[in-house]
Amino acid sequence: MRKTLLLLSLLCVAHLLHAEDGYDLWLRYNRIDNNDLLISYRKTITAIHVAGQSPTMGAVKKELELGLNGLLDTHIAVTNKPANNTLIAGTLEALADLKLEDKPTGPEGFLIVSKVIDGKHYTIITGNTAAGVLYGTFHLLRLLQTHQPIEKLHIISTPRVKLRLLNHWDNLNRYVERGYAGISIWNWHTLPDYIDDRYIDYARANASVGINGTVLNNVNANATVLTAPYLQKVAALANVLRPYGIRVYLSARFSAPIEIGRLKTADPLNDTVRQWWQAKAKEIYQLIPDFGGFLVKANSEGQPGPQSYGRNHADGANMMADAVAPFGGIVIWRAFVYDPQANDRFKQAYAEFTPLDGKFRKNVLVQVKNGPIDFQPREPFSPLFGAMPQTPLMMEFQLTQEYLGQGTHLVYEAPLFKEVLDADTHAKGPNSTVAKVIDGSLYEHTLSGIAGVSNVGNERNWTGHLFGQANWYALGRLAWDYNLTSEQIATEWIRQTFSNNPAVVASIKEIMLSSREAVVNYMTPLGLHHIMGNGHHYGPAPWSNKAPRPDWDPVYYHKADATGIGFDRTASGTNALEQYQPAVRKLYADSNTCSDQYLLWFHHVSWQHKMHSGRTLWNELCHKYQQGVDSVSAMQHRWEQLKSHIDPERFHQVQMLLAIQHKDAIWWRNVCLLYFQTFSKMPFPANYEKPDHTLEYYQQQRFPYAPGN
Ligand code: GCV
Repeated sequence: MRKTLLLLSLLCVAHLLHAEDGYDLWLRYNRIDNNDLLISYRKTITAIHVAGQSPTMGAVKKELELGLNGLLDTHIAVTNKPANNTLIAGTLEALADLKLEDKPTGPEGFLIVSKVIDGKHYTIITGNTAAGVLYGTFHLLRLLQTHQPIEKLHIISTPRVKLRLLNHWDNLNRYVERGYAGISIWNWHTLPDYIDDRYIDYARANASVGINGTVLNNVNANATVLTAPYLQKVAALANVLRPYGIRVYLSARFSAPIEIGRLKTADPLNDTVRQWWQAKAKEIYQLIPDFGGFLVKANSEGQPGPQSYGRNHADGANMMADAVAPFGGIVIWRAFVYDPQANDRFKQAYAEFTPLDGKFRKNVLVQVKNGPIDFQPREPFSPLFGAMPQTPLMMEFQLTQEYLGQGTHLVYEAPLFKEVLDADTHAKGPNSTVAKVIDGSLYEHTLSGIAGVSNVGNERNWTGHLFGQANWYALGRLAWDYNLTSEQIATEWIRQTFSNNPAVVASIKEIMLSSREAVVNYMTPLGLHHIMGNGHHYGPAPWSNKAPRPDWDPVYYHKADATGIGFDRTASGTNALEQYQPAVRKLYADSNTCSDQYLLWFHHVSWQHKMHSGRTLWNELCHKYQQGVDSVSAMQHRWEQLKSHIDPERFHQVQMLLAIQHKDAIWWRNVCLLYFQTFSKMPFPANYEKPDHTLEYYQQQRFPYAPGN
């Protein structure tokens, strides 16, 4: 009796230890809770055979055992002799005896096929490389986790984009710039000797969605990462990530030759400087033979760069590209530049970079943020996409929600990513989408890439807000295949993360799919942008006009005055529109036909301007802000109804954060409407909630320790 009690209490403790705290992300591998399916899966897969011994095949074997033992809640035998109903995983070469007719394509593609050979039923996962097998493995596990049939599989999949990267803005002291999920997961102090399990789980999570590279450190870079002791640490991480198909990259500080090399200059055309980078590259590749390359932020927001020596971005990028080229490395050079003197920050990146098209080395990609300003809730696509045909352009999205409610707001970003990728640049006629620029197909580039600024930190659930995980997930899935819809990706993620119950899936999906438009509406509707608090970027401060540079001030962007509101970027204003193709320009050029979404991005319009809804601009603004608040109420309501379907820990976390989001949405609405009313002088339309504080009250609020700044 006492033994039974002891066992029971141990089981309870074990259960408690495995409470749903979000750590397992979308790789929970809980027992399939549909009996018929469970029985059928157990019949289809009774054993695993993994061909090959490489570290990556080791990762395949480990994941299959972990996943299948958990999902099927049984012990799956690992066998050397495939019998009936064995799951076989191996490279095409290792499985040559099976004489498969279908072939996976490309170095990372995979084939999953159900096949009867000599009367035996097999499920086969193969790829041209072990990495392909690994991606196929995660795909198969996803099928089980999302309750899909697996008896008759025939799936061939290849990534559309070559480099699928996370960019960590992690500093060496573990502070994460714009990070809202704790400190950096990289513990530089204990590396290279201490390998945290988290590094491996991070690798698994990335591989499961096809992410194949990670830039470990902040683009506001510290040259110390390039010193010998730190390169040992980087090499240790590379060793952990390699079996999962992930290469490491480093953000390189342009002035490193001065700071750690004791040179007097970092001039990219200086021979000693060039030799310094060449030697540095050699040193790195000796330790990390598959090192990906450098990411560089230069001459932007105070970072050093080639312009300090009268050189241009191509001079800088090429000098570094030459250093890594002998080892197969690349340079990712960021186009995020803007000059306080310019009359419109929107135009700066295009102005600096388009003249350099064709001047970059073959192993350089130029990384462009999705919009022309800076990761706002909604931006038109950056005019650089489609404007540099001779240069591979890499997409930079931001997973960390710097301007989207940070770690406290639930915002599913896939619709934002899709909106940009699907946008038509018209660069080579209709259907020249941003996606086709990015995947290299429009201009036949072999290098292609998508990066997401990481939202990962050391918080137990990785991303602070549980739903931030969905953005990490979505980035990988879209980089693999941008034709997936936001809805498909959300469905997959929900099924793996929460439940396969159709009602639960439908409700959470509704919450997720409405969340992006909600944040646009309660923060920056109708094309408003960059009206948040200075520095921390949390919360509204449309009155701000005292930043160290004008293009950091909200007033620079909304330009509200007695006559109206919005930034005139047409020919009568800064003419930023000129940077787009005529067909795109035409979409936005006329304030009467420009879609409401972008109206104030491109036009300064009167408060009385007649909107498509028939309302005046002022009334529409009030309507949109209220709509944003109402959407968050609806999200809260939906979540409340899920209480009995979600484990208490995760339910409560999201519930509390949604309450903050609701408060914040009201705050945004009240502040913006009260402030803009000082110009419009128009009353709030009837039947709308009135602000509960004065503008002065809101202006006095301070957030000195807001995170991530
Ligand atoms: C890494 C914005 C952010 C900065 C960030 C910068 C960039 O300005 O506020 O924190 O710096 O973008 O992308 O380089």
